[in-house]
Amino acid sequence: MECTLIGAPLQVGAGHLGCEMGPSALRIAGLAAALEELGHRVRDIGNQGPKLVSAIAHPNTSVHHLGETVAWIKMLSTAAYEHSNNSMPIFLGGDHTISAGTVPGIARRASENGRPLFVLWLDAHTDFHTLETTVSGNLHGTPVAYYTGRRGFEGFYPALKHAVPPENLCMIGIRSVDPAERDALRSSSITVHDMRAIDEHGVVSVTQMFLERIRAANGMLHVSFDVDFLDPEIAPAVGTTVPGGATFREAHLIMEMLHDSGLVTSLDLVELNPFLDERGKTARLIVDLVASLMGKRVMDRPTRAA
Ligand code: Z70
Ligand code: MN
Ligand code: MN
Ligand code: MN
Repeated sequence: MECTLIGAPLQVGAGHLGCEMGPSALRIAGLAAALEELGHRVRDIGNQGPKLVSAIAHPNTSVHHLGETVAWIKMLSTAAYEHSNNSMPIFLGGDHTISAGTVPGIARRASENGRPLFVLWLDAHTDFHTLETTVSGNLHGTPVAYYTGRRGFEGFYPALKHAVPPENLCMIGIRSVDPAERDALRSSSITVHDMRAIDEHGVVSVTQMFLERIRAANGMLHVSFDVDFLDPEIAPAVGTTVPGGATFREAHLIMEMLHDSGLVTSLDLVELNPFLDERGKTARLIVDLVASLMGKRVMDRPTRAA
């Protein structure tokens, strides 16, 4: 497969600075070499960024860096569309705000291919705030609300031409939800598997259920991987640590299942804050997980029966 690495060093959407160094850390941890070792062709187009940024104020005065964010999501939406033709784009964040650009760009590609787009959201958080409900004003808490077409972005963000239907979205790893997000999720058809669901049913069952649906619909799958999906013990390089995250083995197992499904067409790697890492431990773990997603396995196994 041809993989295109796209650096997206946006950091102002998070509460802590440092995600700007995410793409560098992933490169230094050997992302390209790990993919090449698995037989993939890798094209790294370097770090991208918007050329023109103008300040935008919002009535919700906690919202910050709105102008910068809008410029980034416009740029990333175009990049996601352009690099998803005959290649698998891998977006190196940057904070999770980048998904407000990458997902709509991939959704446009899916629509052109005549296939529905599904999104797997691996995260401690649901990122389901609108510009009106966010309390922290950190826009990395908003991308899901935007790309599923919720109201509350009008006049600020680019109008969505290809929203992802909420029923095509599955979240796994959730363990930190604000009251306004919980209210909105109650009346949405997004599938949310919190950590309790993982404890009760295991990652295999929740992942398999979603993959079957995508296969039945001949869908494309975008995976959005927030580093805080993982337990902070194994992945300390995140701004706000939330205990009780996915284990090393759960995370690798999901990645291996995603690989075996053959359904993944694009990937975000977000919220890695190398300033908070311990000797590159988190960056290296993310590279290993991407390798599992892209075909690395311990032993050969029979391919899945059709
Ligand atoms: C909270 C907020 C958040 C990280 C997303 C948290 C948002 N819901 N934090 N990812 N690390 O501020 O809106
Ligand atoms: Mn945060
Ligand atoms: Mn997130
Ligand atoms: Mn998160």
